[in-house]
Amino acid sequence: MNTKEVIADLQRRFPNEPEYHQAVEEVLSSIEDVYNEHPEFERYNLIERLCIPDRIFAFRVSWVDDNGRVRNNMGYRVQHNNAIGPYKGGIRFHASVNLSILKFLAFEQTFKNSLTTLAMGGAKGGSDFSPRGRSDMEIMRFCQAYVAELWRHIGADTDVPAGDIGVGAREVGYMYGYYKKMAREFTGTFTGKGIAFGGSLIRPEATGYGNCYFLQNMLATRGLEITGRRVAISGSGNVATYTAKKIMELGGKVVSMSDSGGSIIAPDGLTREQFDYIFELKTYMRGRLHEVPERFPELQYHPDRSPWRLVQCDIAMPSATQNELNVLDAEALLAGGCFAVSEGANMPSTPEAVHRFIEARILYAPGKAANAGGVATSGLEMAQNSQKLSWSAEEVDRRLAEIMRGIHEQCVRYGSEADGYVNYVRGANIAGFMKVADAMMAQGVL
Ligand code: NDP
Ligand code: 2IT
Repeated sequence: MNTKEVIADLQRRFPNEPEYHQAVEEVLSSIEDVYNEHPEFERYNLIERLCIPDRIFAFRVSWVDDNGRVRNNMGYRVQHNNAIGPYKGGIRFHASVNLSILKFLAFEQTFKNSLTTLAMGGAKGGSDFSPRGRSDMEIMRFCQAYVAELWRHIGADTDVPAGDIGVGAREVGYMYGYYKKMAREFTGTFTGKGIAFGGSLIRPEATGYGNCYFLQNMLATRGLEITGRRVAISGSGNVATYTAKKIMELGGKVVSMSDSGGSIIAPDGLTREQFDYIFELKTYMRGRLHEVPERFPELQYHPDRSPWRLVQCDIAMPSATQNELNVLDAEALLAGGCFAVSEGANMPSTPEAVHRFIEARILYAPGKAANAGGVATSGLEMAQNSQKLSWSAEEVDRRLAEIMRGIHEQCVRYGSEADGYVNYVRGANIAGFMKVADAMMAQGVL
């Protein structure tokens, strides 16, 4: 089967999974030439084996809310591929979670993890449980019920979960605690743990900081810098807030942040005081951005809008969720002079938007390259856990910056076109794919 036939076949066999089809189509269309140069891949039916997850666990998660009512959610773990290392990837708790979304995320994770150069396969898990509005005790009971089923399928050298949307240090702490009790071992089976029990310094910051480091490498190819640039960011969770923090540290102006209710626009850039308030509000008080103008009336709040058409920017860093930036947003960004897009979220730009960015020859980094700093630092947490050592923040940050530089280099190597333009989508997909493909070929049909 050629790559187009594989896509058609997957669509027929796994209908109603649009995000999964979207992610597969993007990767397969960019590796087509490389695939055709390797007839042995077809003999081993490699592409199909690489697109279909190794296995999927799906289970009911029953728990009791604060009013004594029994609630039922669905829990999942998609173990996509472990050719180059143990399954590795985050857990998402959000009402929208379904198998299509987790299959796309686990598929993307496999190539992202390959790009980091660390020994990690790809996985993703989660639940349609929504933590919003739930008490701490409800969240703890939910996490325990989820892990009561999951724990036998994971392990430090088997499958290592971490955070994603709706899962941060609090949820990882509850999940790890219950895992430890069931498995009767204290090993690095989760990453993103608290510092007191095996977590790594810089892991909370890593995805956002890593994206800024990637952006710096990308800008350097055109002799540009972040200093003085207007940067539009979406989201106000883990990835978005640490992206904003680093952009400000590097002298950039953060002109927007958002949550699922709407966007905050700061035409002159957020001040440190405004950013600190937003960070506190979203991270610790679990508040909503619509509350921000009560404290800072000079900031504009736009309900039900993403930032892309609300403010002019030089650089866009979508850091909320998949398909949050469509072709009309892309047109508006380009018309406003935006010359770089670096994705903090996974697959935030629709295929049409990506096409427009590449057609316009701007710097465009897909999530699997630009946001790989999070999982890379998870890999560093795993390394520290196996050594039973903790590295300093400077040491982890230095390694993170080095890994991001290496990912950028791989993208340039595999993605440079005849006219000198670097197609980072093609570069990331080919570099990520080749390593996994070689490992699968060497290990036989599994
Ligand atoms: P958080 O839960 O910390 O934050 C998510 C943010 O995005 C919140 O501001 C949330 O708004 C907003 N958001 C979530 N869903 C939607 C939606 N459907 N529409 C509009 N806004 C939405 O998650 P993270 O910051 O960890 O994750 C953000 C993105 O980054 C995801 O795509 C994730 O897969 C990706 N990522 C995360 C990594 C990590 O290490 N955490 C690593 C690499 C990628 P609200 O507050 O209203 O819910
Ligand atoms: O999408 C991602 O890379 C993550 N959510 C982080 C995964 C991890 O294992 O740290």
